[in-house]
Amino acid sequence: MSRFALPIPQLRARTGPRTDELARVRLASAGSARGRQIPVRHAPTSVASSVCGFCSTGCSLDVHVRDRRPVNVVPTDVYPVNSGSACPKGWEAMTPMSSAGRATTPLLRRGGRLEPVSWDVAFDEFCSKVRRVQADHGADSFAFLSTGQIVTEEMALLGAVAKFGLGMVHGDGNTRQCMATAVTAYKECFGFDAPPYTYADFEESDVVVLVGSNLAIAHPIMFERLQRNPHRPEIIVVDPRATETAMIATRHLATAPKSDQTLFYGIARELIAREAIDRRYIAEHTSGFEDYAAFVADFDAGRVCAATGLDVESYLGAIDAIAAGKRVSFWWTMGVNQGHAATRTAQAIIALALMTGNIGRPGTGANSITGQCNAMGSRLFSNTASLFCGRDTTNPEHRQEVADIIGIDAAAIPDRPSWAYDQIIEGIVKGKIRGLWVIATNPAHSWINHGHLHDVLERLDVLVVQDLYADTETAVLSDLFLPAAGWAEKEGTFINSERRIGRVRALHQPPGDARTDFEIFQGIAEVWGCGPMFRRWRTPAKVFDLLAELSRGRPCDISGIGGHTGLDEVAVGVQWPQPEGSLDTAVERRLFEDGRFFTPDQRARFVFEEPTVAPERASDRYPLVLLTGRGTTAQWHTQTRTGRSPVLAALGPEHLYVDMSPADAEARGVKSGDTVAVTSRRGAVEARVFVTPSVATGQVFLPMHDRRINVLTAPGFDPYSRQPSYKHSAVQVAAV
Ligand SMILES: Nc1nc2c(c(=O)[nH]1)N[C@H]1C(S)=C(S)[C@@H](COP(=O)(O)OP(=O)(O)OC[C@H]3O[C@@H](n4cnc5c(=O)[nH]c(N)nc54)[C@H](O)[C@@H]3O)O[C@H]1N2
Ligand SMILES: Nc1nc2c(c(=O)[nH]1)N[C@H]1C(S)=C(S)[C@@H](COP(=O)(O)OP(=O)(O)OC[C@H]3O[C@@H](n4cnc5c(=O)[nH]c(N)nc54)[C@H](O)[C@@H]3O)O[C@H]1N2
Ligand code: SF4
Ligand SMILES: [Mo]
Repeated sequence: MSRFALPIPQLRARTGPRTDELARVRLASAGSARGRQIPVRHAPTSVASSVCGFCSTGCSLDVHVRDRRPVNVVPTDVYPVNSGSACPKGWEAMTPMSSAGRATTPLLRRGGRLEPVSWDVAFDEFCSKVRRVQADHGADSFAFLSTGQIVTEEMALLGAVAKFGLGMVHGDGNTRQCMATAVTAYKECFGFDAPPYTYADFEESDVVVLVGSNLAIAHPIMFERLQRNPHRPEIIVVDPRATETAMIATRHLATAPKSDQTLFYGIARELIAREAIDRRYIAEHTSGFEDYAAFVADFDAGRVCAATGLDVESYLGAIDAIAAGKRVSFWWTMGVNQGHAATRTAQAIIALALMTGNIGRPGTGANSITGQCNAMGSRLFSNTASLFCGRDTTNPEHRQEVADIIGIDAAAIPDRPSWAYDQIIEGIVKGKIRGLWVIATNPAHSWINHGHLHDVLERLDVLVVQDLYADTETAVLSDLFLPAAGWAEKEGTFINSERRIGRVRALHQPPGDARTDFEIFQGIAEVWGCGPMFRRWRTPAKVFDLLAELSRGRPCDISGIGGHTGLDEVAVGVQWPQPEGSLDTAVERRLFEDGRFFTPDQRARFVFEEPTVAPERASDRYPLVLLTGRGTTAQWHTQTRTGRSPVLAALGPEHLYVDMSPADAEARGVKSGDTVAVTSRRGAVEARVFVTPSVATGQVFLPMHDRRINVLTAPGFDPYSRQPSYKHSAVQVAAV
């Protein structure tokens, strides 16, 4: 089987015939025939573009390939997302291809040690281990945890093979840590998981409200687009910290952590009181407004300012700005999604857009920004939390539809929903989950309260990890390790935050015996004996075609794209929905331009609830609130990929720093550079202090990239989305 669905010679040679093909160089060194021109052979350089494999912005990168090796990466100049820009991670995207330390062979734990084995042995071991656990403890005792970082086609194949082929019931993704809240909020309000915007909205708004989103660090190219907005917009940043993003704000609302829900109810009340709302839009396109208005009436300025810590003037000033806006866009990310009341908070943002009619027009929207390169792909096409394309696995008609389209028996499709990530972990504790297969995620670093998780993973009978690297915090605990190909080593698509589907290409041979995740899933299916179920899933291109069929008539319809070939031809990506027959890539697609939503009555809903307090509050012993998040544009999550680039390492801090306010530092007698212990009810971490007014007194901030951070975090979850609340834990900081 070839690793390359696309043979290298077929790469788009954009540069045409190169003069360096037979470059003539002058040998200038003494002793050589002076001035003689000799021909030097270089292989032709071809250039192919591929959507970046880090964040959800979805920039396109041009990979220059010579002698079947990538030699350079530069941002694509003609791609509508990034127009020739990239952040440091994009410029360093070649690191995983060239860095030492990539896993090159499957590993099996024997006598306590991981030892190299062949793929035949690895597949046999995988299947016999899963079968043994399932035979002893039931089909649902072996679960999987997947990712927003593999191509859509691989996600789809995994969801199909694991659930329809191997009979697994419980499978979730790291997108639970990230996007689950937005998914739940949109579904309840719009009837479908449907972020409505296009990036041009950053440039077309006259008021931009960013909530819990540090765009400058986490989505630098979106931030660049916001800075290109020619309308001199009001930029309102709602974040407890004075972030890099807040530096360009016209108004920074430094709210108390987790007070956003109250804030937005208060803003709604004021807008209604001032009649700064769109009554016609509300009447024609929404339901439940009267109840909403009655509910928010209690949130007067006194109550809001007490909860948020804002002074009345800045609070009312922000409302003036929103009320005066003609094109107001609301954007949110993890400051909202990761909270104990995250879903209702996101819905309070959606409510503001609805009641002011700021949706479905240029420069507007209630816009959740996704995180990982393919978080959007996982939301609709991974077959984990929902059945393909937003279908419901408990609905027999939906199961039959899917079975008919992919040509299998509907009985093979589980009729119960999967447990969420935290329920799978809880299932391990209770002995119900005995085996776990982890693909392209590193929970032993990233999961909340992971000190506990390490003990939990130890209880498993079998842990299988599939990753680029065998030395991640999770991989070193595995019983079986499967080495995977990474970005630009495989074919497929990613879907970015604005729903743009872009191509990812195989431009580099993965090291050693590493295989694409696609090949690994296929290999498992063959050895398991369910290969014949997936004959139509032979290549990533064929899987894309199947997904297009599955999407036909659904809100995320992609049947009109023309498959991988169509995407290759348009070369600028296509935003969903793209039903048959209307392909026009010049158009930036927004949802809800006609005011019709995906609910049964086509009206958007107002959903609300009384705010609740965070489960872990500051106390005498732990008087500070710990916020966590992205620390630098130059590092990605658990740093397995970016940590190996000397360039990126040089762009970030060398040590772990805890940001602390001058008053808190003074009270503890510490100054910048001092070593301190940050302690929570669950553990302690040593860090250096960075004294900065960017954090409020009573709060501290730690970047998530250090492997120790989640020893500290308090396990709280939103009850509807089950997303972890990474951004509110009580800690103490003391000099050591
Ligand atoms: N460089 C880099 N970029 C990345 C990533 C990376 O690892 N590195 N990861 C990607 C992924 S997967 C994701 S999900 C995104 C995340 O992107 P963001 O959500 O923008 O990043 P975070 O830093 O996690 O959180 C954003 C902000 O939330 C604030 N915050 C904390 N608590 C609250 C609160 O209660 N209310 C409000 N309003 N704000 C609060 C924090 O102070 C922080 O500044 O970034 C993506 N981009
Ligand atoms: N304290 C705190 N914790 C957090 C957060 C926070 O804000 N604060 N944010 C949370 C969020 S939003 C997220 S998204 C998670 C991210 O958490 P993780 O998903 O655990 O982090 P990554 O480092 O991105 O892990 C991805 C893994 O996949 C591997 N990989 C990359 N490409 C491929 C591939 O093509 N195939 C295979 N098989 N493997 C591949 C990488 O080597 C890496 O080990 O962290 C969460 N944790
Ligand atoms: S902004 Fe995101 S998509 Fe663009 S180059 Fe950086 S990491 Fe890649
Ligand atoms: Mo994320």
